[in-house]
Amino acid sequence: MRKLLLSSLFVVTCVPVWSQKAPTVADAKAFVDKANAELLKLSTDASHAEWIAETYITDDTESNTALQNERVAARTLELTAESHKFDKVKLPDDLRRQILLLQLGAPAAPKDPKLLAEETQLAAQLTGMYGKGKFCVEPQKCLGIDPLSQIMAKSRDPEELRKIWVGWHDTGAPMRQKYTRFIELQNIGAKELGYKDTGELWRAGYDMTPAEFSAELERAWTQLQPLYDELFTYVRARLIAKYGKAAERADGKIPAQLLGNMWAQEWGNIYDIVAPTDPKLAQYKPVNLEEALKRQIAAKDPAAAAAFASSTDLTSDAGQTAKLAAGKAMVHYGESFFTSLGFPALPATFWERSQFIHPRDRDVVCHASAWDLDSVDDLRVKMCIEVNDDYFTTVHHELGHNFYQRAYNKQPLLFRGGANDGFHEAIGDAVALSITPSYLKALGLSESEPPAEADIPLQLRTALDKIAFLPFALALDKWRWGVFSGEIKPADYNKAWWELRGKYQKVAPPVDRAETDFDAGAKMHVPANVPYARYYLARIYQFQFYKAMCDASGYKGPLNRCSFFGSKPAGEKLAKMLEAGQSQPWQQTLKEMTGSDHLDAQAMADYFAPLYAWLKVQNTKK
Ligand code: X8Z
Ligand code: ZN
Repeated sequence: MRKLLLSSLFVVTCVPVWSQKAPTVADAKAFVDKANAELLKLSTDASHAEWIAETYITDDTESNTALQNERVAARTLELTAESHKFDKVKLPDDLRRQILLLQLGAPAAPKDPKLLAEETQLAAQLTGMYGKGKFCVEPQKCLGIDPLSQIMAKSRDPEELRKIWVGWHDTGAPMRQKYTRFIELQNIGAKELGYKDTGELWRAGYDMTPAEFSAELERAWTQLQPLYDELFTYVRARLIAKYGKAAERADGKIPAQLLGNMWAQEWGNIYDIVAPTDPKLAQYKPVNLEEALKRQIAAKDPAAAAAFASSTDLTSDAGQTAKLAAGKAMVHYGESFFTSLGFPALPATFWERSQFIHPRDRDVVCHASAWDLDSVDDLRVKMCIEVNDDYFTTVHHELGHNFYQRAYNKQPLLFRGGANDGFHEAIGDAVALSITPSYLKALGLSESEPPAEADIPLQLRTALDKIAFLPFALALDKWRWGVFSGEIKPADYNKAWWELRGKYQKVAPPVDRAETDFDAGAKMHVPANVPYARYYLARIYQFQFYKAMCDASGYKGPLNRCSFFGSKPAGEKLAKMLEAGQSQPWQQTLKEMTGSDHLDAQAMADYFAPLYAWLKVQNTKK
C-alpha cells in the first residue's frame, strides 16, 4: 500500500515527496549568495569582452562579446527561473528585494540556445555597425560621428548641414533588417518571462507598474511643455531671421539640421544664432569655454599644448601624445569637482586603462560611456574627447557614473546599480549644473562674473540643452515602446519615427525620408539597445538633486547661480545617496535626498522661471 502510494506520487510529480518541502529563508539566502557570486564572475568576463569589442571593432571581437553575453544571459535566465521558487516564501526585505531585482533585470532573450546566440550576435553586430558608421564628405575623406557632430555644431551653411545630416542618417539603413529581427527575438524572451513585450519589461524596473511609469513621464511633460513651447517658438523665429526660407516650413516645424546637433536633441551649439539682441542683454556673452579651456590646458600642461596648434599633425605620434594629454586634462577638471566634495580620487588604473581619445588606427565606439569592469574599482571612461563645451559637460556626466559605481561597491552585487537608471544618468549632470560663472571664475576660466542681469542669456544657453532635450527623449522611447509592442510595424519604422519627432519636438527631416531609410539607427542608443527614458528622468531629477545639494551647502540666492563646488555637506548628502545603490525603492532614496518621493519638474521649472517669463514677452513681440 505504502509502496503503491509512493510510486503513484512519483508518476504524477516525478519528485519524491520528501524533497518538496517549502524552501526556507536560509535556502533563499544561499540562493542569493550563489547568484551574486556567479553573476559577478560572468558579468566581469562579459565586460572585458565588451570593452575590447567597443575599443577595437572587428568581426572577431564582435563574436567574442556575443558569446560572453550569451553566457551571462543564459545563466541569468536560469537563475531567474529558479528564483520563483521563493515567490511565496516570507523573506527579510533585503533578500526579497535582491530576488525582485534579479527577476526584473532578466534579459529579454529567448531560452532556446540557438535563438539566444542569434540575438547576442545581432546585438554585437548592431553596436559595431554604429561604431564603424562613416560619411565620406569627399572621396578620400570619410568621417565618423564625432567630426560630423562638430560640423553640425559649428557650420552655419544650411546646404552643408543638410548634406552632413543626410550622410550620417544614411548609415542607419543597413541596420534595418537586423534590427527588425533583433526586436522579434527580444520579444520572444520578454514573453517567456511573462511580459507582453520588451517595452513592458523595460518599464517594469521602476518600483511601480509599467502603466504608472508611462503616466509619470506624461505628467512631468505637461509640467514642462509650456516652457518647451515658448523656447521652440522663440528659436524658430530666430532661425528664420538667420536662414530665411531654409528654416521656414509651412507646417511650423523646425528643420532638424539647423539646431546644432545631429539629432536636434540639444540646441546649445546654436546659442550665437538665438542670443538676445536687446543691447542690454547682448553685452553679456557667455564665456567661450572652448577657448578658455584650450588656453588653460596649454598653459598648465606643455605636453597638451601641441594639440591646439594648427601646425600639429594630430595623427603623428607627437600629435596623439598631445591629444591624450589634453583629454586627460579635461577629465581632471571633472575629477577635481568630485574630490572637492570629499570623494576619493580615481584609482591609478582609471588613468591607465581608459580610452580618452580616438585611436588613430582603428574603429571604436566613440559615444561616451563609463565602465566598472569588475564591479568594484576597475573604473574607466571610454570617450573620444575634444576640448570644447560639450565634452566639458560630458566628462562630468561620465564621472558621475564612475563615482556612483564605486560608491555602491560594498553592496551585494544585485544592489550595485542606480536607485533607478535615471538616477545614474543624473549624478554627473547635477554636479555639472554647478559650472556657473562664479565657478568658472574661481577656476580661472573666465575673468569676471557677470551681474544678475546676465541671467537671461545664461539661462537661455542652459535651456537650449536641458529643455530642448525632453521631447526628444520622450519621442525616442515612445517610438521604441511602439516598436516592441507591435503598434509600430517594421513597414512603418521610419514614418512613425518622424511622426513622433514631429509630434513632441516639432522638428522635421531636411529631405523626404522613405521606408528604405532607418533614421532611428543613426542614434547610438537604438542599435546599442540602451533604454532612453532614463535620460528623460535624469533631465528632471538632476534639478531636484542640484537643489538638494545647493541647500545642503548653505547656498541662498537664485538657484541657477548656485555652485556647491567644495561643499563637504553637499558631498556627504550625495555620497549617502550613491552608497545606497538600488538597495531600497528609489522613492525612498529620493525622499532622503530631496524630501520628495516622486519625479518632480518643479525644481527645473523654478530654475528657468525668469527665462520663461522673458520668452513669453519675446514671443508676443512682432
Ligand atoms: O548617452 C549619453 C551619455 C552616456 S550615458 C553620453 N547621453 C545621452 C545621449 O548622448 O543621447 C547623455 C545625454 C543623453
Ligand atoms: Zn550616462
